Amino acid sequence: MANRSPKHGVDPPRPDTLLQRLLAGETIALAKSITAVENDTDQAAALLAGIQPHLGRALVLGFTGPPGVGKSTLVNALIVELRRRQRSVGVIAVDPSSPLTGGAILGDRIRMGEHTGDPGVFVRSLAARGHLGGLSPTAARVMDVMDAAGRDVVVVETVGTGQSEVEIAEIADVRVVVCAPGLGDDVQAIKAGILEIADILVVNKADLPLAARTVSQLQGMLSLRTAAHGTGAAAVPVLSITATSGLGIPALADAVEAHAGVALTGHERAARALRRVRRLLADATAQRVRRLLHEAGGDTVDDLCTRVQRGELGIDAAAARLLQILQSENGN
Ligand SMILES: Nc1nc2c(ncn2[C@@H]2O[C@H](COP(=O)(O)OP(=O)(O)O)[C@@H](O)[C@H]2O)c(=O)[nH]1
Ligand SMILES: [Mg+2]
Repeated sequence: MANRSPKHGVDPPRPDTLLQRLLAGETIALAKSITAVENDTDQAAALLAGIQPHLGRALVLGFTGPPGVGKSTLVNALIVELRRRQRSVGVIAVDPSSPLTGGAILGDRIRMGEHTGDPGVFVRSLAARGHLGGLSPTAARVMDVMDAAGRDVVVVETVGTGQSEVEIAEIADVRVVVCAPGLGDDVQAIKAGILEIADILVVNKADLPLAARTVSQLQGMLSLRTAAHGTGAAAVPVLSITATSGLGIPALADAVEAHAGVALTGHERAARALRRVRRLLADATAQRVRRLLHEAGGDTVDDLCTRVQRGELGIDAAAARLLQILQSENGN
């Protein structure tokens, strides 16, 4: 993971388009580009097209786990360590907390913290609009913009809903699953599904009782998994960390970098870049179909719905038929 932060204090030639300024790593251009992407402007479409050939260099780190286990605190502490290692960082907090629920979100925590005024840390909070705590399509795009801006590491924090875990697994290079001591009978809270996606498991709040027991419970679950999947499965480290004091944070940074070294060979990077485009394409296509469907309305679509509702037509067959209808309407 080479440091490719723009050099501050050096005077580069001033490029003038937003895309050029973004690619040069200008912080203001990064902020403007993200706003454009969030608002889905015409400028954003051109920008997203322009950055495609420059993607896939940032290391994307995904943090997930139940609310309250200390993900934000952990990310904040890890950023301190990454800065110590000269990495520039982009942070995306996808947080369903709203002013109504009163939860402190990662962005606030970091803005209040020691990174204020450090151009090597750029934080953006995104609402998990309609995605139940999962990643919004916007998050994936913002991630790409940070990547294009030359951030060495892009950190994403999501709340542990089933959906966000699946999505983070698709996008992140290194997936960190965070839990807290005292799982006890509650082990199913982090059972199979979430273990499947973890590259690194963190037991945070190691200052509390039962942390050591939770670590060994998790190691036990992992060895069952290894037994079931054979030795092909990579070893998943279980780290005991106290995020509030920073104890164990350098070990987490080491584990992340070790995993990144294994995961990101040249071939894997190329495959990942294509997976990102595939995901963007799926999102854009779904959006387009929804829009066309609302615009189309009309008798044919109503007929189709009626037939499905009466049990005359299966939903998959109806979907196939709908695509034909939309295509012919759109073509005319
Ligand atoms: N005792 C202890 N508390 C912690 C630790 N890390 C975080 N917390 C506390 O746990 C609470 C939730 O932390 P937060 O980072 O917001 O959790 P998140 O919802 O997973 O992002 C806060 O009150 C933190 O101060 C830790 O290592 N030990
Ligand atoms: Mg949080």
